[in-house]
Amino acid sequence: MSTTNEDLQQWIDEVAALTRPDQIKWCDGSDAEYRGLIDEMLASGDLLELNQETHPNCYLHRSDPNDVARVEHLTFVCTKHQQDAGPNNNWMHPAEAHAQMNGLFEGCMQGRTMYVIPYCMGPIDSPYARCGVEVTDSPYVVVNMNLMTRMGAAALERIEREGSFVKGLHSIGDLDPEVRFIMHFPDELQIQSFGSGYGGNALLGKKCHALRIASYQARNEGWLAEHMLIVEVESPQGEKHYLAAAFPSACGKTNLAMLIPPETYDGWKVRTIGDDIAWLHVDDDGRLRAVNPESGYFGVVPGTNRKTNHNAYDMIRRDAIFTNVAVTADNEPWWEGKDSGEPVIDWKGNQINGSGEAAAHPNSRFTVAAKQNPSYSPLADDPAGVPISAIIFGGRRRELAPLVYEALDWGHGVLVGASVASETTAAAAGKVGVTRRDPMAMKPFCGYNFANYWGHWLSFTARAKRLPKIFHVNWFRQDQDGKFLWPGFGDNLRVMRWIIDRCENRVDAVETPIGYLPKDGDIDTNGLTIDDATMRSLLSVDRDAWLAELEAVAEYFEEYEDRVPELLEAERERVVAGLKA
Ligand code: GTP
Ligand code: SPV
Ligand code: MN
Repeated sequence: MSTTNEDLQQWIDEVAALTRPDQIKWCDGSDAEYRGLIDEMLASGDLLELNQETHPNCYLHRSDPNDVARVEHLTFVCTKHQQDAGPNNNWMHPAEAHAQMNGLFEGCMQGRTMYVIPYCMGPIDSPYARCGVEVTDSPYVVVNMNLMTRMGAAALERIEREGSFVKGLHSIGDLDPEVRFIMHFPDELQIQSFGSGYGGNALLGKKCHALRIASYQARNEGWLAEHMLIVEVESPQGEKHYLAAAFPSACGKTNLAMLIPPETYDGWKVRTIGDDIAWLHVDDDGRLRAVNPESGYFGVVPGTNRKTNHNAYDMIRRDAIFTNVAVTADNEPWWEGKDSGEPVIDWKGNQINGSGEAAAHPNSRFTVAAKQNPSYSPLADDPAGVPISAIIFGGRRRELAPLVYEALDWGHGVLVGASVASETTAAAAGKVGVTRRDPMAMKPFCGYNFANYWGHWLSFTARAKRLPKIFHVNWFRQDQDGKFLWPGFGDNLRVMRWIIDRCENRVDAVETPIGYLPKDGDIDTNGLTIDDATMRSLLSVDRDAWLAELEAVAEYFEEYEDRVPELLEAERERVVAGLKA
């Protein structure tokens, strides 16, 4: 196969000459192609069959034990000037990065097949969608891209019609953790990834394209590419709201996006538009509209059970790829937090030996097509996207951040987003549980200088007449014994209900210097066993602790020197003044 797009054909020829694969396969995205690749990987041992009676078409992939998460320290943004990548990114000059990557790609596909994957991020007929082509030597990448993006013939047609696309070159190399680089060339619309076969490092449509490259384009073109879920909430009266929420990796987006209402919430319906990424544009009515560029989920497995997320639990019982879970004696997938079965073989393929180590890797993942989600909304396929009523920021914080508060206005909301901090998780290599700044949950994903990004966010007051309200939530407050204070999961709808009531001006709030908080009794706790004292501590503002927090935010902003928007610093000072008054 080949293409009528000369730029694409020439690039494929160049890449083939550099990497020297045995053969080249253009992927059409068909079911037959998917099946064929699964069979090949079963034969090669890349995939293992799980119990086909209880889990039809479910397979297990064990990645290299040194290749189980994103590698932020090896991820680079290669702009001409270092300041354009900003202190939030690792930087290398494009010329140096190209020289280094060319050296690594030289001959790296000998003895392997090179797959060419045309893909479209966003509904195929949406004006907001953008295309790319990923070239890879990993069949695991192809099947994952098949489940998670609109890939194949239709995407290639769109590329041939439109002309422009993002070029992504990927090779697993030798999976050597010392020879692993994820490079972004935003000015060239190029991504080059070498040495990892895992998730965000290798599925280039996801974090590399739909966030790092797209955020860079979005700044120039006046829109936003964000690490956000998109969810529809419908009340028993049939009132619908669309909410977008940005939480850092492994901090609850998938779970909130497919939430099942509590028993007392008769008639409420929650539907999923997206679970990880949102592209937001200002529409003709001056509202923000969101599309989900993906068409599948690469979700965290541990913690998924019938109580926490029955939708996900059902969704991954067929046609799913599991990466790095354990298995039971019956060859069923098993993970920490699953409420049945016993693991006998851990994620590395070893017999469980009672050492107490986790049987499934804490960042083990499922890959499934979105349409398999029991709460899937067909609006995920709507080329126009959905209008957003509220933007919600959140993080994983034992202390300080209340269960929920509302920003005073958009400018203050941008400060709230820019100040997000969260405990690190297993989604990225490195220490877990360290609190760090993760502005807008985009620390690992913003393709340019954060200071300019905050300025871009602030510019929306001039771009859009009917901006959504901005909120902050924290499901992860703990008591002294490390127990979560808030039940979370389905009960988070109680908080979303307050958020919606605020959007509709149906409920008053307590004005504090950090924002509007719910009045006593306004978060519905009917049916919960939570006591008033716990609710009060979840909704209190500790002045001294917040003053220290805003001082820490000031220190953080200093890293960005004079690029920090004056307005953002003014918002910070406004809160400090309020706290001191
Ligand atoms: P990425 O895919 O890495 O971007 O993560 P995500 O934000 O989609 O996170 P996800 O929903 O997969 O949740 C990650 C972990 O947090 C899982 O182990 C969940 O069980 C847990 N979790 C999600 N929501 C809640 C909650 O409301 N309360 C508590 N305590 N844990 C939660
Ligand atoms: C995340 O880490 O935020 C993920 C998983 O959603 S990955 O695709 O690896 O980026
Ligand atoms: Mn994510």
